[in-house]
Parts: sequence; structure tokens; C-alpha cells
Amino acid sequence: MFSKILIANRGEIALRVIRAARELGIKTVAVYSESDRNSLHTILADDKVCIGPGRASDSYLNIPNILGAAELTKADAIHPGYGFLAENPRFAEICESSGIVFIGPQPAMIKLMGNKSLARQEMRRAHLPVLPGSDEVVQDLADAKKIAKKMGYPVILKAAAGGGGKGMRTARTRAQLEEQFGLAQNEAKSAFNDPSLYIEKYLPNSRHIEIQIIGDKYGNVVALGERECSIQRKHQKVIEEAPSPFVDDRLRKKMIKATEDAARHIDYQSLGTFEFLVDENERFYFMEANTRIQVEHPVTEMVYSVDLVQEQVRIAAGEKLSIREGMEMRGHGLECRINAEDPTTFSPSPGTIDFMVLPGGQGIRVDSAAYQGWQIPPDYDSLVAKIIALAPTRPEAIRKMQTALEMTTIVGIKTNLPLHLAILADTDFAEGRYDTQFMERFQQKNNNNSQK
Ligand code: MV4
Repeated sequence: MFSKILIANRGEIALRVIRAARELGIKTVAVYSESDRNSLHTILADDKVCIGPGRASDSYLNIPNILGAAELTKADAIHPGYGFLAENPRFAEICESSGIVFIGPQPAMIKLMGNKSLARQEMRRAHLPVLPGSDEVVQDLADAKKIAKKMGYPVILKAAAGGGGKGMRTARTRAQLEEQFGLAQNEAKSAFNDPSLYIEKYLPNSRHIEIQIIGDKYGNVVALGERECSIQRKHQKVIEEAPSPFVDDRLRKKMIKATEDAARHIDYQSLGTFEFLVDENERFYFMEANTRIQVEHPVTEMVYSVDLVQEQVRIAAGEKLSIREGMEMRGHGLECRINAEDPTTFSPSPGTIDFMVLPGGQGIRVDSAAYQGWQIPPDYDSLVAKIIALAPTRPEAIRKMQTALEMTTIVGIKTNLPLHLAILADTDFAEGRYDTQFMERFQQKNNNNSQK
């Protein structure tokens, strides 16, 4: 096992890794930017190294400084968390060639899954169903029109170097495709420095459902049941839950089996997430795979009573999988992402937390690096806390979450707490009747209400 892990991240996920490491008897090193001097991860790690100014490109994305910190503190592994360098194959490679274990999959796996078009091809070869669409990246508009005509509209253009919905554009007609193609290319070029696009049939009334995968270095692979992630705003997840109200035992078993087979086919050796779109006819289609620990992993940990981060660390250290196959979910898990943002404009609302009371009690988990008196730096994302509720049934989990949120107070910054309470009180949500269009409809409904 490792004796010291450097955490190349900040915020709640850095704390999450510190907790897992300490429980495993491993020392931790925090790296921090100048704006994170007073952040909890900096305070709580066994050792700390400043790696540069607030701007992420100068600190949390600064590979030489992070590797320098690892060498200085004699760390034997680096945990990248999510975001920042977590899915950078070059970083994973440099770690390995410096004799430091990268806690994640093989660099070649990160590279493969980073090209969303190649990943689609490879997963089709691994017998996972994919949406109708282009076999490879589309070279030009004529190419796109040909494919769209063959499979029928609506279609969606996605950036091959993208992921997570960045740079996606839909087209309902040939004219719209003509309009959108160049714009999508430009967006992809400026966001990812790569204009390559691929095309898929667009499924509007579907659900975004993901399967957790865990593989070790000895060919053992286990998949865990789904997280329902259809409630997103601007491709940022807002609420996640497990199980999905839409997935029954039969569909779950099918998705788990298909994902395990595919992961085994490519010899997946770490934690990962396979994202699917599930249509009204319970058909599922692979969309993309993420090679990192995800923000919403606690939902799975709660319903399966497992520690995914400890497992990820143990696997990276060469231990065999300890999570057993065929486990069943127990109860219902819900996660609300509490962001420091203006409830009406959704723009980030950094500032000082003047007063704060976070919830607790049986079945409530809070993952947060926030504390009363802390000044939230403006340089990073706006996540301040993840509140997770576990209860025997979905209605009870909703009631538990409502109670927890009602007993939460955050003063000094604006948050999306009111948005969460409004969603939890929505009848469509309560009845589990929702898809990827939910947030758009929800906001339209609520705008109308406030205008009345
Ligand atoms: C789609 C889709 C429908 N059809 N692809 C969003 C995140 C990224 N991983 C893929 N996403 C989607 N891809 C096809 N072919 C629907 C989504 C999607 C979505 C779209 C619009 C508004 C909200 C959404 C929430 C989740 C998924």
C-alpha cells in the first residue's frame, strides 16, 4: 500500500480523498493555490505545498509544480480528484514515468475515452449498443447531411474532444444542420483546440443514466447499479439519485451485464463511469465513459454501502477488487448539489460565508469543504456542498432531503437552496416522471408562475 498520497485537487473532493487515505492509514499531501491558503484541504492534509497563483492554469493545472511537490514530499501516488488534470492522459503518463502512481486508469484508456468518437466506435466493438450516427468524426457539412438524411432528424452534433455536453448542438432540420455545423466546429475549436465533430440521432425524451464500473489489474470487473442524472441545467447536474425511478430489476441487470462485459473487453483497470441514454422503450445506448471519480459518487456509496475512493486507491496500489459482484441496492439515495450562485441569474456568487448551519442526522451525509468564516475564492467552480440523503424508499428520501435542506442555513452568499426545494416539491419529480428535458420545462413553468 502507498505510504503517502498527493491530492492534485481542492474543495470537497480533496477532503473526500484525505478522509479515504487517513482511513487506510496513508499520509496526505495537499497542493494549494494562493487563493486556497485558508481552504480546508490545505489545513487538514498532513503536508502542504503551494503550487502557484489562484488561476487554475497557474496552479491546479500546473504539471511541473505538482510533480515538483510530489517529489519534494516523497509522495508515492497522486490522486487527481475530478476536473483539473483528472482526465489528462499526458499527466497520467508523466506521473508514471516519474515513478509516481497515477490513481486512475491506464493513460491509453484515458486517451481513448477522451476522444468521444473513438470511444463510441470502441464500445460498439465491445458489443455495447450506441445511438445511430457517424462511424467516425464527420469531415464536413456534406458528410453530416448525408448521415443525417440516412438516419433521419433530429440529430445532435458533439465535439469529439468534448464531453459532458460542452459544445453540443441539435438540429431538427437540414436547414438547422447547415446553420449549426460551422458554429459547433468553431465552439469545439475554441473550447478544446480541436474542431472535430461527430453526429448522433437526437433522443429528446430520454434519460441520462450512468453505471459505475470498477476494475482491478487482474481482469476482475464489477459494475454497480445506476445513477439517474437527467436533472441538469446547462449540462451541469443538479440532483442525482439511485436507483433511477425508471429502471426496473430486469433493465438494471441488463445494463450492469453489458457494462461489465464492455469494461472487461477493454481491460478497464480503475474506477469509471459509463454514461447511457435510456429511451421510453427501455432501450439503452452508450454515450461516453468518464475515467475519473465523479462528483455524484456518494449516491452509489450510500445505496451500496461501499467506499469507492478507498477501493480506487487500493486498486491503484495493486490490490484485488474487494467489491463483490451481484450486490443489490439498499434504499434510495438522493444528492443535491448546493452551489454558490444567484437563484435567478445562475451566475456564480462567491463571497464570505458569514454564518452556516449544515444538516445532519441519520441517513444524511454532507460532503463539503465550506466552513463559517471562509471566503469562497472566485477562481473555481461554485459547488459549496453536496447533501446526500438515504432512506428506505424514494418518497422517504425526498422527505428526508426536504427536511435536511429546510434545516440548512447559509448566510453571506447566494445559493441554489431555493431551487432544490422547488424541484423536490414538484409533482412530476415526486412521481419520478422526468427526463433530460425536465429542467427546461420546470424553469418555463416557474417563470410563468412568477409573472402571474
Ligand atoms: C444526448 C441527448 C439526446 N440525444 N445525445 C448531455 C451530457 C452529455 N454527456 C450528453 N448529453 C445528452 N446527449 C443524444 N444523441 C441528451 C443529452 C442530455 C441533455 C440534453 C439537453 C438538455 C439536458 C440534458 C441532460 C442530460 C443529457
